[in-house]
Amino acid sequence: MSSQQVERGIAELYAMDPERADASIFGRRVDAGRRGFLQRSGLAAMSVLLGSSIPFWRNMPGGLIPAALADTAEPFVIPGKDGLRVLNDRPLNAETPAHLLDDRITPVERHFIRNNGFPPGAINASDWRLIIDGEVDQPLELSIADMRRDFAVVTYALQLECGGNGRAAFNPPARGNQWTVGAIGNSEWTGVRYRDLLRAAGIKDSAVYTGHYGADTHLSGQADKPPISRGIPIAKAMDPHTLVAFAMNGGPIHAMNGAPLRIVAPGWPGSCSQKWLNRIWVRKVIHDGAKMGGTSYRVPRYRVAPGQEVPEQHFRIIESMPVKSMITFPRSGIELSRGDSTLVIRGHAWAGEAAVRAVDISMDFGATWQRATLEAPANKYSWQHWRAALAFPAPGYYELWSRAVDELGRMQPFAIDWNPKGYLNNSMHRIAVRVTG
Ligand SMILES: Nc1nc2c(c(=O)[nH]1)N[C@H]1C(S)=C(S)[C@@H](COP(=O)(O)O)O[C@H]1N2
Ligand SMILES: [Mo]
Repeated sequence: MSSQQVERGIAELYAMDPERADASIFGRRVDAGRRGFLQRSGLAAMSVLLGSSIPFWRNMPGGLIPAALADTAEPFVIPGKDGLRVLNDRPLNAETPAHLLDDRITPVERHFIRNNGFPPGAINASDWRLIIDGEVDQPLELSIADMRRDFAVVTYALQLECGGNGRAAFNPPARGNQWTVGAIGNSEWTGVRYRDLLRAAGIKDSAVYTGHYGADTHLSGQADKPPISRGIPIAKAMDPHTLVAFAMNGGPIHAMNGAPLRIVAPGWPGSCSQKWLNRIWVRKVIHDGAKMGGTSYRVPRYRVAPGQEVPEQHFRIIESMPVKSMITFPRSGIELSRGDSTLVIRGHAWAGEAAVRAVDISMDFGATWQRATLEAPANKYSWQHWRAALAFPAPGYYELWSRAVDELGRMQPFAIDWNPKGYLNNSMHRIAVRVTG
């Protein structure tokens, strides 16, 4: 595990550097002469996290831990979230420990958060508008009520994984959030099909790509600078499982997961799933918004050696995520007593746009493998639950490894295919188990 991956409670974050803690959690900035004065965006973000506005916000000193947050159990708990590990970065990024991802449908409280900028403050879903313009015959401006009324509303369980999930395992390390395994979720998303909106707008033959915009703001505070604006090829937008979603697990989308409206482009890097969505710009060229170019969400077109320099023009945009699995029960580090040396372990497997064919488990460092029982996905693009009964032959230290293979025969590797930005780490998941005797 990289030394850059840090797990800290809010108190520790504030003790180290209160201003940085303010900035990383809330986007609070230090203005000349007015130490710790809450920026509008910081105030909005703090209000969202606290669940209400702060009437006396002008008096709130910089570096003050809101008591509502300081009182919660360590590590720092984001309201409406449960047990997420906040990565020490700016802005808010939090992953879910593997053992908390045990459910087939990821609860809202356990869906990871990956923000590139400051989220919008208090939002009003009934005032929200989505603009669709660009290569269309008829630009549209739709409210969420319009969408519910005029289009088929569908619900799917959809995998959403950050392209950088697993980055912490890269050596040499890659810059960016040091995600371990928990930047993945499989919640139920309800919304309208992206393709239905494009058809209603009269998408033109000239359209090749989409460009997405959200209501979050750039870390620099520049209002006209989107923190991230990615898009997808028209074919992906036309996939019946690509949604413009307004509900999560049958209820409201969590404020940090893009409420009230977001894209879910399942099986592709999470960055394709714009949160706080307010504009879809249909393009006649590959979208060139923030984090579409350079090395962002792009990998070399060929295998590279760890540490190798790669010219930017040799990168391609990441599309489908690769085959992967995780063990969600037991929790790594568990101790079993000799009496219960048989253990049913379980987890999930997914493969971007493909289905998973099989999951195999090893307890002997990969020498032999045991086939797990694999469930069919709830729908295309849902992860698949699996389980396997293991009998431990003797007391001692074991590692359990899980390895999935997709329907095209592509298998999770043991070692990572290194790339400069640390994307697409789909190496096997390993957990530790001790049997005492
Ligand atoms: N508007 C907006 N959309 C965004 C982001 C963002 O910072 N702003 N982050 C993207 C990235 S990189 C990921 S991995 C997913 C994460 O979704 P989640 O925070 O709901 O888990 O949202 C994507 N959509
Ligand atoms: Mo991401």
